[in-house]
Amino acid sequence: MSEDGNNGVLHGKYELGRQLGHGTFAKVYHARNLQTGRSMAMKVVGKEKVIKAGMMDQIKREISVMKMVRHPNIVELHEVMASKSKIYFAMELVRGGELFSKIEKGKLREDVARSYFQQLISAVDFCHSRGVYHRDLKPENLLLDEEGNLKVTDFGLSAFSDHLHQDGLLHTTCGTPAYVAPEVIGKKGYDGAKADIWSCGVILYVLLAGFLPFQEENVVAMYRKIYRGDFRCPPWFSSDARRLITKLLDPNPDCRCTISKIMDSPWFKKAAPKNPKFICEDDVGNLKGKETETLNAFHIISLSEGFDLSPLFEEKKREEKQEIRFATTKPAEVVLSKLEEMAKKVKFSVKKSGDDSSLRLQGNEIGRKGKLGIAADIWAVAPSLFVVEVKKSSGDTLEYNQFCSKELRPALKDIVWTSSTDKQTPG
Ligand code: ISQ
Repeated sequence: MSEDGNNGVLHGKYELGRQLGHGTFAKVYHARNLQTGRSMAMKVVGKEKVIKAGMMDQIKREISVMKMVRHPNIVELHEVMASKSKIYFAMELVRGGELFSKIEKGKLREDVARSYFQQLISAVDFCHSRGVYHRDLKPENLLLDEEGNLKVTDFGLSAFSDHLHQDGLLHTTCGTPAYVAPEVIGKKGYDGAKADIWSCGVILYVLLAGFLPFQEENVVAMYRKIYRGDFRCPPWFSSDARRLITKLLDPNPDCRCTISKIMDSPWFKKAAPKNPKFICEDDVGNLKGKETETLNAFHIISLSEGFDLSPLFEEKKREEKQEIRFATTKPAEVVLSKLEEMAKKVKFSVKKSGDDSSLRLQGNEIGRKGKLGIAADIWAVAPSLFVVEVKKSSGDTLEYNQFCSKELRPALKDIVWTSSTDKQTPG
């Protein structure tokens, strides 16, 4: 701070303290206003980068707007200062950390996710109505205050973010494209509002799933999936959540859901439970005290809406339900090879997805309603715990049920994990 500050005092007004965080282009420090004694967060960015990106005018305009706007879910920008080489943003200090540190331990309950998502949409709507777009909504920009309220940082300041200077090539140091809309990657020029809505869709998915919708080992494969809008919702998503996410993650910005449609959607509008408390599923596990990893992993399953470990074992349910869902500690390859083995035995054709996460089986014989088709999907819910969902994709239900009891269940019974029948510890 030697060039711009005087013994750590900036503009004779702010005393700079410890570093709170950093990105590739910016650092955030704790700061104290010497006149008022008030604590704040000071974001420091090199000027050159903003000028080089040709963003100065746009940024100046947006900053002047942001200095005027106040919203409970947006980190307030108090003051902007500049020296020869740096720009300083004096911002509201938010002390509760990043929202995403909460979901690092597992997905959120649907009502908890809804509350955060409602706050996010409220902030985004407010800024869009004033012509300000974030363009870089991602986990690092979602903070929580001490009461658990969500606060979006850096609205209108996207040129200062880590994505600055992206040259179109893929650099891991420039962050992940996981939250970026396909049209932004395409660099054809885009509507900032639509791009923000896409990012909100990715954020909602992550809150509910605990993992990303477009996750691939390399960024090229990830881009491909983003372009196609190629994602799957895990089995525990409610149908209203699925419907909304599918509308948010529409790769065509012209067809993508608008903010008013989001606000009008059944999932968004659903009332909060009577006793709204900001807890994540991990907190539920922690309430039990010194529980082991087994219990935490079990919680992931048993607390998942609609999750049911029983269909493989309960005769009655078996007849009623057309889908089988179970947990296994065996990796996807083992599940797939069990299914392939069975398919070979009964002469069903097999189609596997490239990423070993799903399998489609089809019978050769024409039944009462055509050929029997079966779809199996595998989800990792913890490092060594998977959820497998098997359901009929075509053909007759009775024939499918018979096939389940004769072939499918016997083929899978050895790999099903339950807390009582298996002493394995899911990790
Ligand atoms: C406010 N409080 C804490 C951390 C922050 C990081 C970036 C922007 C604002 C912040």
